[in-house]
Amino acid sequence: MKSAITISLVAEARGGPFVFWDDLTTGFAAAARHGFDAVEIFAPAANAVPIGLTRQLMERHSQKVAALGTGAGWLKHKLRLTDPDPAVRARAREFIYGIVNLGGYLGAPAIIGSMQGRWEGAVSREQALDWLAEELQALSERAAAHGQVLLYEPLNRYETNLFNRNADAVEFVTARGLKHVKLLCDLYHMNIEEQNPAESLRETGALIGHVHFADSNRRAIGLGHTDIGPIAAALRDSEFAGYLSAEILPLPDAETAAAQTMVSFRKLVPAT
Ligand code: LER
Ligand code: MN
Repeated sequence: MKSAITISLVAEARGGPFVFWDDLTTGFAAAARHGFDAVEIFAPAANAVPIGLTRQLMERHSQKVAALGTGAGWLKHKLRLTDPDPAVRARAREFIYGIVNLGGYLGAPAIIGSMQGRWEGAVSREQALDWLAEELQALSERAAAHGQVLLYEPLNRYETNLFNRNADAVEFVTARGLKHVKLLCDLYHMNIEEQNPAESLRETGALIGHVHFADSNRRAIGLGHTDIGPIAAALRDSEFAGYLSAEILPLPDAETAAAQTMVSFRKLVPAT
């Protein structure tokens, strides 16, 4: 398993669960200084991430890009893949295509979290799930053309009513034949929704594509009450070789959150 830490370039996300902010140059340097393998970037749009500079920073600091968030499409523009308005769904898809293509250049998968939306009003659950499946199919085919998967993230009940638990999302992804979609398992959402987070990860098995490494209170692992031992054992037994990525609040401050994450990560994955 590999380590990653978040950098947000989205002013509107201030107060959200991201450790480093506003600037890729300082964010990459900080990630490297703390010993991370990779950064996860939350950008306002695909064209806000300069490919040349990002590749230079990756090279200079021996960092990979673990994943790219797409949630700014919702946060900034109120776009979502299950919106009743077909024009909004089309703009949501275009926004995400841009980030999937950026991921092609940077060797990173895109994340569908907040952009999944929710079913409500005139949109039935069945209709929303049909739209979601259709969009995940198209977007994940584009990802596959770049040699990437697409990461679908179940969120807690306060953020979506589509899928809150891994098992339900696994069933959906499997039943709809979404071969290039894997799950992003966020330990913060799982702490709210799963009866037994470690068991849930074991059941998700080979479909675990990425992990948001957050404690129960969305602080660094070790600063809340999540029992990480059984979770790490489940990930190991599932032969998960992807990223444990700190999508966490920068509390008490970014430096301490990053340092604490690395201390916790090293207990699970000793330095070689
Ligand atoms: C995104 O990764 C996520 O976890 C959501 O809660 C949106 O912040
Ligand atoms: Mn998350």
